[in-house]
Amino acid sequence: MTQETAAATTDAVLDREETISRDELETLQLSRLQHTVAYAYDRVPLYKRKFDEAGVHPTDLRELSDLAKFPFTTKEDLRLEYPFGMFAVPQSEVARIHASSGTTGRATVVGYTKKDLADWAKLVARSLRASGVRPGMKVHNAYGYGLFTGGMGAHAGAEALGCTVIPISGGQTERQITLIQDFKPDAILATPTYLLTIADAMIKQGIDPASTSLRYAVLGAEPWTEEMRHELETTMNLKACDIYGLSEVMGPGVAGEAVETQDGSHIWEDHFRPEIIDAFDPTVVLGDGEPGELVFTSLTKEALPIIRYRTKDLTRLLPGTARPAHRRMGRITGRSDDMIILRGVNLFPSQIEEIALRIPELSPHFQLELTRPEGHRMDQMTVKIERRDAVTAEGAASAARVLQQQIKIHVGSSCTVDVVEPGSLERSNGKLRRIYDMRPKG
Ligand code: DLL
Repeated sequence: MTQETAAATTDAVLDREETISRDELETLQLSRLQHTVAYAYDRVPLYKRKFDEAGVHPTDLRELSDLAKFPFTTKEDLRLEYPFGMFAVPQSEVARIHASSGTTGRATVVGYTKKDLADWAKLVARSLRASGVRPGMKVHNAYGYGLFTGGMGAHAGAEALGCTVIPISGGQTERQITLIQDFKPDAILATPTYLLTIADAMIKQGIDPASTSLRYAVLGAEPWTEEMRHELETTMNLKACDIYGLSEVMGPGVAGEAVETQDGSHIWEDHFRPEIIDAFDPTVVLGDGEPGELVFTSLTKEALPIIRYRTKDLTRLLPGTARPAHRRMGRITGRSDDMIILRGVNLFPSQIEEIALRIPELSPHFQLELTRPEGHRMDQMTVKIERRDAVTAEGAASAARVLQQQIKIHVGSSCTVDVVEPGSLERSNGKLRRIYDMRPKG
Protein backbone atom coordinates (compact mmCIF):
# COMPACT_ATOMS: atom_id res chain seq x y z
CA MET A 1 0.00 0.00 0.00
CA THR A 2 1.37 3.44 -0.88
CA GLN A 3 1.36 6.22 1.72
CA GLU A 4 -1.26 8.02 -0.29
CA THR A 5 -3.77 5.13 -0.30
CA ALA A 6 -3.13 4.42 3.39
CA ALA A 7 -4.04 8.02 4.14
CA ALA A 8 -7.08 7.77 1.91
CA THR A 9 -8.63 5.01 3.98
CA THR A 10 -7.73 6.12 7.48
CA ASP A 11 -9.32 9.54 7.05
CA ALA A 12 -12.67 8.11 5.94
CA VAL A 13 -15.75 8.28 8.13
CA LEU A 14 -17.52 4.96 7.61
CA ASP A 15 -21.24 4.15 7.89
CA ARG A 16 -22.03 2.39 11.16
CA GLU A 17 -23.17 -0.69 9.23
CA GLU A 18 -19.71 -0.96 7.65
CA THR A 19 -18.09 -1.57 11.03
CA ILE A 20 -20.62 -3.77 12.86
CA SER A 21 -19.85 -7.38 13.77
CA ARG A 22 -20.95 -10.33 11.61
CA ASP A 23 -23.37 -11.40 14.36
CA GLU A 24 -24.99 -8.00 14.52
CA LEU A 25 -25.16 -7.89 10.73
CA GLU A 26 -26.86 -11.31 10.52
CA THR A 27 -29.41 -10.30 13.14
CA LEU A 28 -30.19 -7.23 11.04
CA GLN A 29 -30.36 -9.36 7.88
CA LEU A 30 -32.82 -11.77 9.42
CA SER A 31 -35.27 -9.11 10.57
CA ARG A 32 -35.01 -7.26 7.24
CA LEU A 33 -35.39 -10.52 5.31
CA GLN A 34 -38.50 -11.52 7.26
CA HIS A 35 -39.97 -8.12 6.54
CA THR A 36 -39.06 -8.28 2.82
CA VAL A 37 -40.56 -11.70 2.08
CA ALA A 38 -43.80 -10.78 3.85
CA TYR A 39 -43.90 -7.41 2.09
CA ALA A 40 -43.28 -9.00 -1.33
CA TYR A 41 -45.89 -11.72 -0.69
CA ASP A 42 -48.53 -9.18 0.33
CA ARG A 43 -47.92 -6.67 -2.41
CA VAL A 44 -46.68 -8.41 -5.58
CA PRO A 45 -49.04 -11.01 -7.13
CA LEU A 46 -46.12 -12.83 -8.80
CA TYR A 47 -44.49 -13.52 -5.43
CA LYS A 48 -47.76 -14.65 -3.86
CA ARG A 49 -48.33 -17.04 -6.76
CA LYS A 50 -44.78 -18.39 -6.71
CA PHE A 51 -44.62 -18.85 -2.93
CA ASP A 52 -48.03 -20.56 -2.92
CA GLU A 53 -46.99 -22.87 -5.75
CA ALA A 54 -43.80 -23.76 -3.88
CA GLY A 55 -45.80 -24.33 -0.68
CA VAL A 56 -43.88 -21.74 1.35
CA HIS A 57 -45.17 -18.87 3.41
CA PRO A 58 -43.29 -15.83 4.75
CA THR A 59 -43.74 -17.19 8.29
CA ASP A 60 -41.54 -20.17 7.28
CA LEU A 61 -38.54 -17.85 7.32
CA ARG A 62 -37.27 -18.29 10.87
CA GLU A 63 -33.54 -18.28 10.25
CA LEU A 64 -31.33 -17.07 7.41
CA SER A 65 -30.88 -20.57 5.94
CA ASP A 66 -34.68 -20.84 5.49
CA LEU A 67 -34.30 -18.51 2.53
CA ALA A 68 -33.32 -21.58 0.48
CA LYS A 69 -36.96 -22.78 0.71
CA PHE A 70 -38.19 -19.82 -1.31
CA PRO A 71 -38.47 -19.80 -5.12
CA PHE A 72 -36.05 -17.96 -7.38
CA THR A 73 -36.84 -14.88 -9.44
CA THR A 74 -35.43 -14.63 -12.96
CA LYS A 75 -35.08 -12.02 -15.67
CA GLU A 76 -37.86 -13.88 -17.47
CA ASP A 77 -40.21 -13.15 -14.53
CA LEU A 78 -39.46 -9.43 -14.88
CA ARG A 79 -40.04 -9.63 -18.63
CA LEU A 80 -43.38 -11.36 -18.20
CA GLU A 81 -44.46 -8.72 -15.68
CA TYR A 82 -43.46 -5.91 -18.10
CA PRO A 83 -43.74 -3.04 -17.48
CA PHE A 84 -44.81 -2.49 -13.87
CA GLY A 85 -46.10 -5.86 -12.63
CA MET A 86 -43.23 -6.31 -10.15
CA PHE A 87 -43.81 -2.99 -8.42
CA ALA A 88 -44.86 -3.22 -4.77
CA VAL A 89 -46.01 0.39 -4.44
CA PRO A 90 -48.56 2.47 -6.38
CA GLN A 91 -47.05 4.26 -9.36
CA SER A 92 -47.46 7.62 -7.63
CA GLU A 93 -44.86 6.48 -5.07
CA VAL A 94 -42.36 5.48 -7.74
CA ALA A 95 -39.85 8.32 -7.97
CA ARG A 96 -37.79 6.94 -10.85
CA ILE A 97 -37.75 4.18 -13.43
CA HIS A 98 -34.76 2.54 -15.12
CA ALA A 99 -34.75 -0.24 -17.69
CA SER A 100 -32.37 -2.60 -19.41
CA SER A 101 -31.77 -1.99 -23.10
CA GLY A 102 -33.75 -5.08 -24.04
CA THR A 103 -31.48 -6.06 -26.92
CA THR A 104 -32.08 -9.72 -26.18
CA GLY A 105 -35.83 -9.50 -25.64
CA ARG A 106 -38.31 -7.26 -23.86
CA ALA A 107 -36.75 -4.65 -21.60
CA THR A 108 -36.76 -5.28 -17.86
CA VAL A 109 -38.13 -2.35 -15.95
CA VAL A 110 -37.16 -1.39 -12.41
CA GLY A 111 -38.53 1.30 -10.09
CA TYR A 112 -37.40 3.18 -6.99
CA THR A 113 -39.22 5.08 -4.25
CA LYS A 114 -37.61 8.21 -2.82
CA LYS A 115 -36.22 6.09 0.01
CA ASP A 116 -34.85 3.53 -2.46
CA LEU A 117 -33.05 6.34 -4.29
CA ALA A 118 -31.59 7.61 -1.01
CA ASP A 119 -30.41 4.09 -0.03
CA TRP A 120 -28.91 3.58 -3.49
CA ALA A 121 -27.03 6.90 -3.34
CA LYS A 122 -25.76 5.97 0.14
CA LEU A 123 -24.43 2.62 -1.09
CA VAL A 124 -22.76 4.09 -4.16
CA ALA A 125 -21.21 6.77 -1.91
CA ARG A 126 -20.00 3.98 0.39
CA SER A 127 -18.52 2.09 -2.56
CA LEU A 128 -16.77 5.17 -3.96
CA ARG A 129 -15.37 6.04 -0.55
CA ALA A 130 -14.09 2.48 -0.12
CA SER A 131 -12.32 2.89 -3.49
CA GLY A 132 -10.52 6.05 -2.35
CA VAL A 133 -12.88 8.81 -3.48
CA ARG A 134 -13.37 11.57 -0.88
CA PRO A 135 -15.76 14.49 -0.32
CA GLY A 136 -14.60 17.54 -2.22
CA MET A 137 -12.95 15.54 -5.01
CA LYS A 138 -13.91 16.17 -8.64
CA VAL A 139 -15.44 13.07 -10.19
CA HIS A 140 -15.63 12.55 -13.96
CA ASN A 141 -18.62 10.26 -14.51
CA ALA A 142 -18.34 8.47 -17.85
CA TYR A 143 -21.03 5.84 -17.20
CA GLY A 144 -23.91 6.24 -19.64
CA TYR A 145 -26.81 8.41 -18.47
CA GLY A 146 -30.38 7.45 -19.27
CA LEU A 147 -32.36 4.30 -18.61
CA PHE A 148 -29.09 2.41 -17.85
CA THR A 149 -28.53 2.57 -14.09
CA GLY A 150 -24.80 3.30 -14.39
CA GLY A 151 -24.80 7.05 -15.11
CA MET A 152 -27.46 8.32 -12.74
CA GLY A 153 -26.67 5.76 -10.05
CA ALA A 154 -23.00 6.72 -9.94
CA HIS A 155 -23.93 10.40 -10.20
CA ALA A 156 -26.24 10.39 -7.18
CA GLY A 157 -23.69 8.43 -5.14
CA ALA A 158 -20.85 10.83 -5.91
CA GLU A 159 -23.10 13.78 -5.03
CA ALA A 160 -24.19 12.10 -1.79
CA LEU A 161 -20.53 11.62 -0.88
CA GLY A 162 -19.98 15.36 -1.32
CA CYS A 163 -18.02 15.31 -4.56
CA THR A 164 -18.14 17.74 -7.47
CA VAL A 165 -19.68 15.64 -10.24
CA ILE A 166 -18.88 16.10 -13.92
CA PRO A 167 -21.78 14.30 -15.68
CA ILE A 168 -20.19 13.65 -19.07
CA SER A 169 -21.84 10.22 -19.73
CA GLY A 170 -20.27 7.74 -22.18
CA GLY A 171 -18.97 8.46 -25.68
CA GLN A 172 -17.49 11.58 -27.32
CA THR A 173 -14.03 10.44 -26.30
CA GLU A 174 -12.19 13.52 -27.64
CA ARG A 175 -14.37 15.75 -25.49
CA GLN A 176 -13.82 13.52 -22.46
CA ILE A 177 -10.09 14.02 -22.89
CA THR A 178 -10.40 17.80 -23.18
CA LEU A 179 -12.50 17.95 -20.02
CA ILE A 180 -10.11 15.68 -18.11
CA GLN A 181 -7.29 18.04 -19.04
CA ASP A 182 -9.22 21.24 -18.32
CA PHE A 183 -11.29 20.30 -15.23
CA LYS A 184 -8.56 18.14 -13.65
CA PRO A 185 -10.80 15.52 -12.00
CA ASP A 186 -9.38 13.36 -9.18
CA ALA A 187 -11.47 10.29 -10.02
CA ILE A 188 -13.10 8.71 -13.04
CA LEU A 189 -16.09 6.37 -13.11
CA ALA A 190 -16.36 4.24 -16.27
CA THR A 191 -16.43 0.72 -17.59
CA PRO A 192 -12.91 -0.74 -17.69
CA THR A 193 -12.97 -1.07 -21.48
CA TYR A 194 -14.16 2.52 -21.89
CA LEU A 195 -11.32 3.77 -19.70
CA LEU A 196 -9.03 1.81 -21.98
CA THR A 197 -10.58 3.60 -24.98
CA ILE A 198 -9.90 6.96 -23.30
CA ALA A 199 -6.29 6.04 -22.48
CA ASP A 200 -5.74 4.83 -26.02
CA ALA A 201 -7.18 8.00 -27.55
CA MET A 202 -4.94 10.10 -25.28
CA ILE A 203 -1.86 8.27 -26.57
CA LYS A 204 -3.00 8.91 -30.17
CA GLN A 205 -3.24 12.63 -29.38
CA GLY A 206 0.28 12.63 -27.93
CA ILE A 207 -0.95 12.94 -24.32
CA ASP A 208 0.65 10.68 -21.72
CA PRO A 209 -2.32 9.06 -19.88
CA ALA A 210 -0.12 8.81 -16.79
CA SER A 211 0.23 12.60 -16.67
CA THR A 212 -3.41 13.53 -15.97
CA SER A 213 -4.88 14.62 -12.62
CA LEU A 214 -6.75 11.29 -12.25
CA ARG A 215 -5.76 9.28 -9.16
CA TYR A 216 -8.71 6.91 -8.75
CA ALA A 217 -10.87 4.91 -11.14
CA VAL A 218 -13.99 3.04 -10.06
CA LEU A 219 -14.77 0.51 -12.74
CA GLY A 220 -17.56 -1.96 -13.34
CA ALA A 221 -20.63 -2.95 -15.39
CA GLU A 222 -18.65 -5.65 -17.23
CA PRO A 223 -16.17 -8.40 -16.32
CA TRP A 224 -12.51 -7.42 -16.06
CA THR A 225 -9.37 -9.13 -14.83
CA GLU A 226 -6.41 -8.42 -12.54
CA GLU A 227 -4.33 -8.15 -15.72
CA MET A 228 -6.62 -5.39 -16.98
CA ARG A 229 -6.32 -3.64 -13.60
CA HIS A 230 -2.53 -3.73 -13.93
CA GLU A 231 -2.72 -2.43 -17.50
CA LEU A 232 -4.95 0.52 -16.55
CA GLU A 233 -3.13 1.37 -13.34
CA THR A 234 0.28 1.47 -14.99
CA THR A 235 -0.81 3.27 -18.18
CA MET A 236 -2.83 5.86 -16.28
CA ASN A 237 -0.92 6.09 -13.00
CA LEU A 238 -3.99 5.66 -10.80
CA LYS A 239 -5.62 3.18 -8.43
CA ALA A 240 -8.40 1.17 -10.09
CA CYS A 241 -11.10 -0.51 -8.00
CA ASP A 242 -14.14 -2.58 -8.84
CA ILE A 243 -17.79 -1.64 -8.39
CA TYR A 244 -20.50 -4.22 -9.00
CA GLY A 245 -24.25 -4.13 -9.37
CA LEU A 246 -27.19 -4.91 -11.58
CA SER A 247 -30.38 -3.04 -12.32
CA GLU A 248 -32.75 -5.78 -11.14
CA VAL A 249 -31.14 -5.69 -7.69
CA MET A 250 -30.51 -1.90 -7.57
CA GLY A 251 -27.82 -0.73 -10.00
CA PRO A 252 -24.15 0.05 -9.30
CA GLY A 253 -23.14 -0.13 -5.64
CA VAL A 254 -24.47 -3.55 -4.63
CA ALA A 255 -20.79 -4.23 -3.88
CA GLY A 256 -17.64 -2.12 -3.90
CA GLU A 257 -13.91 -2.69 -3.53
CA ALA A 258 -11.60 -1.18 -0.92
CA VAL A 259 -8.54 0.58 -2.31
CA GLU A 260 -6.27 -0.50 0.55
CA THR A 261 -6.76 -4.21 -0.13
CA GLN A 262 -7.93 -4.38 -3.77
CA ASP A 263 -9.08 -7.92 -3.16
CA GLY A 264 -12.60 -8.00 -4.60
CA SER A 265 -15.81 -6.10 -3.92
CA HIS A 266 -17.48 -6.19 -0.51
CA ILE A 267 -21.17 -6.96 -0.88
CA TRP A 268 -23.13 -4.46 1.24
CA GLU A 269 -24.87 -7.14 3.23
CA ASP A 270 -26.95 -4.77 5.33
CA HIS A 271 -29.01 -4.25 2.13
CA PHE A 272 -28.56 -7.51 0.17
CA ARG A 273 -28.36 -11.15 1.18
CA PRO A 274 -26.16 -13.06 -1.30
CA GLU A 275 -26.18 -16.80 -1.98
CA ILE A 276 -24.19 -18.95 -4.39
CA ILE A 277 -26.01 -21.78 -6.11
CA ASP A 278 -25.02 -24.50 -8.51
CA ALA A 279 -25.95 -22.97 -11.89
CA PHE A 280 -26.83 -26.42 -13.27
CA ASP A 281 -28.73 -27.63 -10.22
CA PRO A 282 -30.17 -24.54 -8.54
CA THR A 283 -31.58 -26.55 -5.65
CA VAL A 284 -28.00 -26.80 -4.34
CA VAL A 285 -26.87 -23.82 -2.27
CA LEU A 286 -23.08 -23.81 -2.16
CA GLY A 287 -20.82 -22.84 0.72
CA ASP A 288 -18.53 -19.81 0.90
CA GLY A 289 -15.51 -20.20 -1.36
CA GLU A 290 -17.29 -22.49 -3.82
CA PRO A 291 -17.79 -21.16 -7.35
CA GLY A 292 -21.31 -20.91 -8.73
CA GLU A 293 -24.08 -18.50 -9.68
CA LEU A 294 -24.67 -15.43 -7.55
CA VAL A 295 -28.20 -14.93 -6.21
CA PHE A 296 -29.46 -11.83 -4.36
CA THR A 297 -32.36 -10.99 -2.10
CA SER A 298 -32.95 -7.31 -1.36
CA LEU A 299 -33.42 -6.43 2.30
CA THR A 300 -34.63 -2.82 2.23
CA LYS A 301 -36.10 -2.10 -1.19
CA GLU A 302 -39.63 -0.69 -1.34
CA ALA A 303 -40.63 -0.28 -5.00
CA LEU A 304 -39.13 -3.52 -6.27
CA PRO A 305 -38.36 -6.05 -3.56
CA ILE A 306 -36.44 -8.88 -5.20
CA ILE A 307 -36.36 -12.40 -3.80
CA ARG A 308 -33.56 -14.81 -4.73
CA TYR A 309 -32.76 -13.15 -8.04
CA ARG A 310 -30.62 -15.35 -10.28
CA THR A 311 -27.97 -12.98 -11.63
CA LYS A 312 -26.31 -15.54 -13.96
CA ASP A 313 -23.00 -14.04 -12.78
CA LEU A 314 -20.45 -16.68 -11.89
CA THR A 315 -18.28 -16.05 -8.85
CA ARG A 316 -17.79 -17.12 -5.23
CA LEU A 317 -18.24 -15.60 -1.78
CA LEU A 318 -15.13 -14.85 0.26
CA PRO A 319 -14.70 -13.65 3.85
CA GLY A 320 -14.70 -9.90 4.49
CA THR A 321 -11.34 -8.14 4.84
CA ALA A 322 -11.38 -4.31 4.80
CA ARG A 323 -15.02 -4.45 5.99
CA PRO A 324 -14.88 -7.69 8.01
CA ALA A 325 -18.63 -8.28 8.44
CA HIS A 326 -19.41 -7.94 4.73
CA ARG A 327 -18.41 -10.85 2.53
CA ARG A 328 -16.50 -10.21 -0.67
CA MET A 329 -17.24 -11.60 -4.09
CA GLY A 330 -14.46 -13.02 -6.22
CA ARG A 331 -14.01 -11.54 -9.66
CA ILE A 332 -16.84 -12.46 -11.98
CA THR A 333 -15.43 -14.97 -14.39
CA GLY A 334 -18.36 -14.40 -16.72
CA ARG A 335 -22.10 -14.78 -17.06
CA SER A 336 -23.54 -18.23 -17.55
CA ASP A 337 -25.25 -16.92 -20.72
CA ASP A 338 -21.92 -15.54 -22.06
CA MET A 339 -20.19 -18.86 -21.76
CA ILE A 340 -18.78 -20.08 -25.05
CA ILE A 341 -19.04 -23.81 -25.52
CA LEU A 342 -16.41 -24.67 -28.06
CA ARG A 343 -16.29 -28.33 -29.02
CA GLY A 344 -17.32 -29.31 -25.52
CA VAL A 345 -14.95 -26.92 -23.71
CA ASN A 346 -16.47 -24.06 -21.68
CA LEU A 347 -14.71 -20.74 -21.92
CA PHE A 348 -15.20 -17.07 -21.06
CA PRO A 349 -13.73 -13.95 -22.70
CA SER A 350 -12.11 -13.02 -19.36
CA GLN A 351 -9.89 -16.11 -19.59
CA ILE A 352 -8.59 -14.89 -22.95
CA GLU A 353 -8.03 -11.39 -21.50
CA GLU A 354 -6.04 -12.86 -18.64
CA ILE A 355 -3.78 -14.88 -20.94
CA ALA A 356 -3.37 -12.26 -23.69
CA LEU A 357 -2.36 -9.49 -21.31
CA ARG A 358 0.54 -11.56 -20.04
CA ILE A 359 2.07 -11.50 -23.53
CA PRO A 360 3.94 -8.19 -23.86
CA GLU A 361 3.51 -7.87 -27.64
CA LEU A 362 -0.30 -8.00 -27.41
CA SER A 363 -2.72 -5.21 -26.49
CA PRO A 364 -5.93 -5.56 -24.43
CA HIS A 365 -8.02 -4.95 -27.56
CA PHE A 366 -9.45 -8.26 -28.72
CA GLN A 367 -12.62 -9.94 -29.90
CA LEU A 368 -13.68 -13.53 -30.28
CA GLU A 369 -15.26 -14.73 -33.52
CA LEU A 370 -17.15 -17.98 -33.53
CA THR A 371 -17.83 -19.63 -36.87
CA ARG A 372 -18.76 -22.98 -38.35
CA PRO A 373 -17.16 -23.02 -41.81
CA GLU A 374 -19.17 -24.61 -44.65
CA GLY A 375 -18.88 -28.34 -44.73
CA HIS A 376 -17.49 -28.46 -41.18
CA ARG A 377 -19.36 -29.88 -38.26
CA MET A 378 -16.98 -28.33 -35.76
CA ASP A 379 -17.16 -24.78 -34.40
CA GLN A 380 -14.09 -22.61 -34.74
CA MET A 381 -12.92 -19.67 -32.67
CA THR A 382 -10.69 -16.93 -33.97
CA VAL A 383 -9.13 -14.54 -31.48
CA LYS A 384 -8.62 -11.23 -33.24
CA ILE A 385 -6.23 -9.15 -31.17
CA GLU A 386 -4.32 -5.95 -31.82
CA ARG A 387 -0.56 -5.94 -31.46
CA ARG A 388 1.06 -3.19 -29.39
CA ASP A 389 2.33 -0.20 -31.38
CA ALA A 390 6.06 -0.88 -31.50
CA VAL A 391 5.79 -4.59 -32.31
CA THR A 392 7.23 -5.88 -35.61
CA ALA A 393 5.57 -8.37 -37.97
CA GLU A 394 7.80 -11.19 -36.66
CA GLY A 395 7.07 -10.18 -33.06
CA ALA A 396 3.36 -10.32 -33.82
CA ALA A 397 3.61 -13.74 -35.48
CA SER A 398 5.46 -15.26 -32.55
CA ALA A 399 3.04 -13.64 -30.05
CA ALA A 400 0.16 -15.22 -31.99
CA ARG A 401 1.77 -18.65 -31.60
CA VAL A 402 2.33 -18.11 -27.88
CA LEU A 403 -1.29 -17.01 -27.35
CA GLN A 404 -2.60 -20.01 -29.27
CA GLN A 405 -0.47 -22.39 -27.19
CA GLN A 406 -1.38 -20.74 -23.90
CA ILE A 407 -5.09 -20.94 -24.71
CA LYS A 408 -4.69 -24.62 -25.54
CA ILE A 409 -2.83 -25.25 -22.26
CA HIS A 410 -4.95 -23.16 -19.88
CA VAL A 411 -8.40 -23.35 -21.48
CA GLY A 412 -8.15 -26.58 -23.40
CA SER A 413 -9.42 -25.20 -26.72
CA SER A 414 -7.74 -25.05 -30.09
CA CYS A 415 -8.29 -21.74 -31.84
CA THR A 416 -6.88 -19.48 -34.52
CA VAL A 417 -5.17 -16.25 -33.51
CA ASP A 418 -5.17 -13.30 -35.85
CA VAL A 419 -2.94 -10.44 -34.68
CA VAL A 420 -4.25 -7.27 -36.30
CA GLU A 421 -3.07 -3.66 -36.66
CA PRO A 422 -3.34 -1.29 -33.68
CA GLY A 423 -6.61 0.66 -33.84
CA SER A 424 -8.36 -1.75 -36.22
CA LEU A 425 -10.87 -3.30 -33.79
CA GLU A 426 -14.00 -1.58 -32.57
CA ARG A 427 -13.49 0.45 -29.39
CA SER A 428 -15.75 0.35 -26.34
CA ASN A 429 -18.20 3.14 -25.51
CA GLY A 430 -19.47 1.41 -22.38
CA LYS A 431 -20.06 -2.30 -22.06
CA LEU A 432 -17.86 -3.86 -24.73
CA ARG A 433 -19.05 -6.71 -26.89
CA ARG A 434 -16.30 -9.32 -27.00
CA ILE A 435 -18.09 -12.22 -28.70
CA TYR A 436 -19.13 -12.22 -32.35
CA ASP A 437 -21.08 -15.41 -32.88
CA MET A 438 -21.43 -16.09 -36.59
CA ARG A 439 -22.39 -19.77 -36.27
CA PRO A 440 -25.54 -20.83 -38.07
CA LYS A 441 -28.46 -20.78 -35.64
CA GLY A 442 -30.21 -23.94 -34.57
O1 DLL B 1 -24.15 -2.69 -15.22
C1 DLL B 1 -24.84 -1.69 -13.13
C2 DLL B 1 -23.50 -1.07 -12.97
C3 DLL B 1 -23.25 0.16 -13.53
C4 DLL B 1 -22.52 -1.70 -12.23
C5 DLL B 1 -22.01 0.76 -13.36
C6 DLL B 1 -21.29 -1.11 -12.05
C7 DLL B 1 -21.03 0.11 -12.61
P1 DLL B 1 -26.86 -3.89 -15.69
O2 DLL B 1 -26.81 -3.11 -16.95
O3 DLL B 1 -28.17 -4.37 -15.19
O4 DLL B 1 -26.29 -3.03 -14.50
O5 DLL B 1 -25.86 -5.10 -15.86
C8 DLL B 1 -25.61 -5.95 -14.80
O6 DLL B 1 -23.33 -6.35 -15.54
O7 DLL B 1 -25.18 -8.91 -13.88
C9 DLL B 1 -22.85 -8.39 -14.49
O8 DLL B 1 -22.98 -9.40 -15.47
C10 DLL B 1 -22.24 -7.14 -15.12
N1 DLL B 1 -21.44 -6.41 -14.13
C11 DLL B 1 -21.79 -5.33 -13.43
N2 DLL B 1 -20.76 -4.94 -12.63
C12 DLL B 1 -19.75 -5.82 -12.84
C13 DLL B 1 -18.44 -5.97 -12.33
C14 DLL B 1 -25.02 -2.50 -14.39
N3 DLL B 1 -17.91 -5.13 -11.46
C15 DLL B 1 -24.58 -6.98 -15.19
N4 DLL B 1 -17.72 -7.03 -12.78
C16 DLL B 1 -24.22 -7.89 -14.05
C17 DLL B 1 -18.21 -7.89 -13.67
C18 DLL B 1 -20.20 -6.76 -13.79
N5 DLL B 1 -19.43 -7.79 -14.20
